[in-house]
Amino acid sequence: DSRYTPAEIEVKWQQHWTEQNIDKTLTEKNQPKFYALSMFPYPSGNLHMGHVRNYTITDVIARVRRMQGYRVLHPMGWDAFGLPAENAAIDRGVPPAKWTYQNIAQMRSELKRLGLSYDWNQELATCAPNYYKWTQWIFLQFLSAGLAYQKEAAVNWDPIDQTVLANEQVDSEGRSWRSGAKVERKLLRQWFFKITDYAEQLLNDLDKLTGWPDRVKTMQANWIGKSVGAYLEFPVVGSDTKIGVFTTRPDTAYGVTYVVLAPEHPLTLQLTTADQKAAVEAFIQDVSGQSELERVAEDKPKRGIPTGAKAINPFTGAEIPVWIADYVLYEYGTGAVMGVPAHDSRDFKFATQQNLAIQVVIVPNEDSSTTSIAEAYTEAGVLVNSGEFDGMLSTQGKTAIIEYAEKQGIGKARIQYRLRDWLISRQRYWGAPIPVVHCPNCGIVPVPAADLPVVLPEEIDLSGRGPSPLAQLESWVNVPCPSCNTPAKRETDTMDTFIDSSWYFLRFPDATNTEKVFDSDCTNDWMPVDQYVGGIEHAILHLLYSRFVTKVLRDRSLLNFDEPFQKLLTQGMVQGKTYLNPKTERWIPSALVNPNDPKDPETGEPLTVSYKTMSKSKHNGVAPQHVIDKYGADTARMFILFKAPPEKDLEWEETDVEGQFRFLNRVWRLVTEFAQTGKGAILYLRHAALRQAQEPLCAPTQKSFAASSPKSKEDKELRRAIHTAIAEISHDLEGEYQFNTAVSELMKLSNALGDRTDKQSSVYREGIYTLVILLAPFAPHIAEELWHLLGNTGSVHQQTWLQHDPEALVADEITLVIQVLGKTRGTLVVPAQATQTELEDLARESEVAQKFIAGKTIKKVIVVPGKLVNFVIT
Ligand code: ANZ
Ligand code: ZN
Repeated sequence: DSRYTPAEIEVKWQQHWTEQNIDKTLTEKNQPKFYALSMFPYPSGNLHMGHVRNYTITDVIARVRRMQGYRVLHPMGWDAFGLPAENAAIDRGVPPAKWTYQNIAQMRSELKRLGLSYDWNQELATCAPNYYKWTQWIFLQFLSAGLAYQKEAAVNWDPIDQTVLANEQVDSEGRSWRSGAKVERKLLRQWFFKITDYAEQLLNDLDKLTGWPDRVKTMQANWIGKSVGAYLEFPVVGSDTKIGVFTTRPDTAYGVTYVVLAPEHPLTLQLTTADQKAAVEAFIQDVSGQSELERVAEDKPKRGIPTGAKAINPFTGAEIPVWIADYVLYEYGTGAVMGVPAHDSRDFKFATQQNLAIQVVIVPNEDSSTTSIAEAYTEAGVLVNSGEFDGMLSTQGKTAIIEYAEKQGIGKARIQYRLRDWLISRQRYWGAPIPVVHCPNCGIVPVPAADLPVVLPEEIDLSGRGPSPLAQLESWVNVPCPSCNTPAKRETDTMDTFIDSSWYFLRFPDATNTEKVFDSDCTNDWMPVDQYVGGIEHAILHLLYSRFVTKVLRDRSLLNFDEPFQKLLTQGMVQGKTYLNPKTERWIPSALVNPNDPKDPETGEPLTVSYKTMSKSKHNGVAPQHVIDKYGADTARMFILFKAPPEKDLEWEETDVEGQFRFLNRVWRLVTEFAQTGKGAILYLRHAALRQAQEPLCAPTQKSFAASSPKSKEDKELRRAIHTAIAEISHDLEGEYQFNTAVSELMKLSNALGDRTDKQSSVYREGIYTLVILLAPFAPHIAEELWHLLGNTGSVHQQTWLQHDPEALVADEITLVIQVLGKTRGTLVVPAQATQTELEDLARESEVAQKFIAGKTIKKVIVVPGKLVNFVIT
């Protein structure tokens, strides 16, 4: 029986490959290296389709590169610290470690069932002591480089998860990336990494990332947010205090009519006069409840209050009021702003509202009148009312005023970034403990490297949702100071799990090292990652942190490269069909709906059908295991690759899955029929004999079947189809990955083979072999089975990728378009080598042309070789 039975052959080959260790990373340095990496998953329980898509894409790339002669590193691991494990413990009483490792076991077996060519020898989990030992070690590197520090700061507090969050973990609506809770502001002492020290490099080096989508680079550049301008100082009347501001418009300095402090600014209370004190305090109290986003929202009225203090505009000498307002953020620039209502829209609104003076200092051109304006003039122009700078263009005014300020000692040029330091401490249990001790004598003392890891205690009480579980475990907290031996206390915060994932790719090349974080030679050899594949949701978070950590470790002489990820592919979402009852706004599970007549099973109301990212809440997920059980992993892979280009969203459509299953069945029939008859059978017998004789057949594929010489016209055409497939698919797997067109090329080749009646020619044999080899990266199991059915020993995955023969691509005949007066009237098949005059003659004599030109005067004939002939007649 030669039916295609994926369930049988897939498991068989998976076991065989594991036994043979064929995906083991090769270390011979004479081969070029290729590091293929998918973003490692959080072990949440089961794989979902998004995972399957991500890993299939990377797997195809890894398999092709291996066949192309690269030594490939294609590892897999687990981003295994984080809150869900802790919540599972709280909700169900399962210890976080147990929950996590169970999930890892489950997901690992699901990954294995997909036939992904990972080198499992390099597997790692960030929650394993031999991993987080090195996460802690890296923390200490940051500490000794002065790049890790503690400070009291207004931080994002997630009231649901009971922990602080980094700015990168709060979305544009002020919600937590994980819990979705509205984030609150709290003043707390926290640990930070000084990512701002690397702002300029992180921005500039984006230019080196030629293999990244522009969209991701733009998002990072905006997040870093570089502004060029000046720092200017405004002396406070009757005191030595000066208010420093950051401005991008020093050219408007003569138009400053007031100064505004952020409510949290330390000068606020210091400067407030007695009669304003009560009002100012009430205002500060009021503002503290608002998120940063609410405060800067464009459409919202700006609120503020005078402090009662006055300052001097050092350019005009005028006395101007000092205010506080909610639209000034303490965390940006100096936390103070010079108010220029004539040229800044926010200031204009605020000044109009509060009756503050408006002074025009820039006009569109020299002839403009300057008296009053109805809205802020924010464009460039010519300086007026600006003393010695009058008449200057505002662009020149910027530099001139900065120079002047420097001379007067009242300011200087300044570059400001929006990026803030990375808040890395979390008040949760399931993470890497920050490896320091707080000593009453010595202050912050790093745990000596020899004492790492600081192990997470297992007997922990997670029953309540209170803050800092580790802080409650006295036996763990109280330790002698490593430096002076006085009783001291451990740090009880753990690290943001984004630290774990900001260096895992550096560990993979040397994942089992127990002596070092990694061997630098080994990691330098494999890095950078040649192809990274993952979700766009990490455009800022993970990808920015990883770039930062890489640069710091480079500066600690551990690495010799600047950027970790050479090429980045952000794969699109997998969407499922969803049924919405628009009246009740409920999502109806597809199992309850007749797809031909979608109605609410309860109310009979018509449903709206659309495609949405698969999710539990929309009941539109398809379980990978379900698809594998029904069609096999190869079909699932083929469908995912064929249905949409990798960056685009993919609509899950069962009928298209069936289409791919049918295609694999067709390939199966083509190859098995060939293997059982004529030439195929001879080959099969010969190789079977070799196999019997235990003689390894390692002949390169090229020799075993290539160089066929076509004798007939049909054979010539088939050979062209074969080599077109090789050329096109090879092209689709370089640079821009186009798996969807590659799969359709495979289909074209199988059609060309199916159409051929003479199945005994050497060309046909070449075609069958080519089909199996080209199919291997996409559908690895069926390709392996067919390879062996053809009588080969060894693995198809260890064959050499094919090179196309350019000569085979040359067509004998081409189709010529016949036009009359520029209008297409038909086509004509002509010899590809025909000269210009031959083409003209053939066209003229053709039936198509004769119908239109007979009896007419031909004024002109236009010949475009290889394409068309156009007759101009009267
Ligand atoms: C005076 C001025 C005049 C300004 C003008 C703009 C236009 P970016 O591009 O985001 O860097 N600013 C400075 N610090 C601030 C803070 N902590 N909170 C709120 N606003 C702040 O914007 C820089 C500009 O934003 C600065 O330039 C300052 O207003 C304001 F016609 O200074 B400008
Ligand atoms: Zn001490």
